[in-house]
Amino acid sequence: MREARIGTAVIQLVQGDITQQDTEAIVNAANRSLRGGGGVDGAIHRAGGPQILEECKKLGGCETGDAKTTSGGRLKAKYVIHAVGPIYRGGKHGEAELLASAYRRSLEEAAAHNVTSIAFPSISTGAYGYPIEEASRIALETVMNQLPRFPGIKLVRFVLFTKNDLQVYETQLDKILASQQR
Ligand code: AR6
Repeated sequence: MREARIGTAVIQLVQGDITQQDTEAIVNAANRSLRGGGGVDGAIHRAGGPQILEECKKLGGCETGDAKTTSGGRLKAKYVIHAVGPIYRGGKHGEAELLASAYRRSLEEAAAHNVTSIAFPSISTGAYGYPIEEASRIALETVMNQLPRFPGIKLVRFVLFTKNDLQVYETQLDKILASQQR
């Protein structure tokens, strides 16, 4: 586990399963239909039960780069924030901006629901094919830059599924912190 303090908040990097987190909100790496899927999305709907899908059906889908909120169903988390990252198509189709937007919109949704702690998966780096070195930099920089806007959010935890993914995030965090000290 790795931690960094950003103002009054803490960023944590852990290896684990997003569905098991005890943060008030967890973020889903969803698709525009909000009707479920594989990966994180499948795991969240399985663990949280059918109530989440019932709520999703009323939301009318979600644009890429946007995020919408449901309850957490049977999960420990009170809320699931369904964020839609971009499908990676080489990097010249606005992917970086859309990925940053998915993180930013998730934080806005969390703040709108008075959430103090939130867990993110590595959005877009599974089925959507975003190279994790670049995606992890965008994820961390966006959260670190946006956190001052949301003083109520005290904990942001990135939950990485594999040891390798955790190591990539750790390396990126170290690089960002080192560049800020210069
Ligand atoms: N906890 C944490 N991380 C996980 C878990 C888990 N339980 N399961 C997988 N990961 P993906 P995407 C990691 O494919 O790339 C879905 O079908 C995984 O190893 O879940 O944004 C949706 O419905 C990877 O590093 O999301 C969409 O159609 C990361 O989570 C599409 O996939 C994201 O992988 C979204 O693709």
